[in-house]
Amino acid sequence: MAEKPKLYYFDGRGRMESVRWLLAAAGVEFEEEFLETREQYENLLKDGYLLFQQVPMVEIDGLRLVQTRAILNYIAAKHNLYGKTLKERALIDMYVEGTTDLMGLIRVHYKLAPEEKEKNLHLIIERATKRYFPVYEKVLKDNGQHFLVGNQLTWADVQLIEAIFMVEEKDPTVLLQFPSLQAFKVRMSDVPTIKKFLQPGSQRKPPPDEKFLATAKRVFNRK
Ligand SMILES: N[C@@H](CCC(=O)N[C@@H](CS)C(=O)NCC(=O)O)C(=O)O
Repeated sequence: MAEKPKLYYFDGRGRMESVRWLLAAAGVEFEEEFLETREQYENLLKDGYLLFQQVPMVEIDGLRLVQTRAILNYIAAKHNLYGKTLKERALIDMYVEGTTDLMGLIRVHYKLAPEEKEKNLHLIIERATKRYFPVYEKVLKDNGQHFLVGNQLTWADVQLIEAIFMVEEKDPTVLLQFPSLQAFKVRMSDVPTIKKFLQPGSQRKPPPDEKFLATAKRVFNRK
């Protein structure tokens, strides 16, 4: 039996969370090594494990993959979550980049100064409700199907449900004006692998906090 993928990152969401979501949705069990100390990071560097001296890094199928997008591409393609045709892939790529941009705004929120936080929160809600969610709402409504692309579960759906949960943590009312997205959320939350990942005790991580920031600073020797 193939070895489980092993994820190297902090014990927190950050850039690795979408990888966790995608593996979980694909029904793939994985192991994690959490970086806590500078020494752990230096050992990975010394062993040549981190191509660009950065994490996320994932050991999978004898590869040591870095660059989040490359990791996600590999997992999506391997587990048939990356469309059936070149055109479907292009759509998936566009939808995924949209949710990646939205999640990027949220990912930095916790570490901003209080006055910046207020502005950032406003921007997150504005971008979600005026730029990104209307697009996914329309796609779902227009294609009249359960999924964004090709009438089957893809990486684009997995990333959209992740993004919806992240935005809702900031504003629980954010889906009120998006009926198709509300129905999408209910359906996706009932996909057995996703349902399992949403249960307490799964490898899903909580929102980042001071401890997450302190660990990252310690590991990367930053002030
Ligand atoms: N383009 C890379 C960026 C990775 C990245 O910036 N990782 C951070 C942790 S989230 C890191 O390792 N920072 C240390 C550094 O850049 O020296 C990706 O998408 O994976």
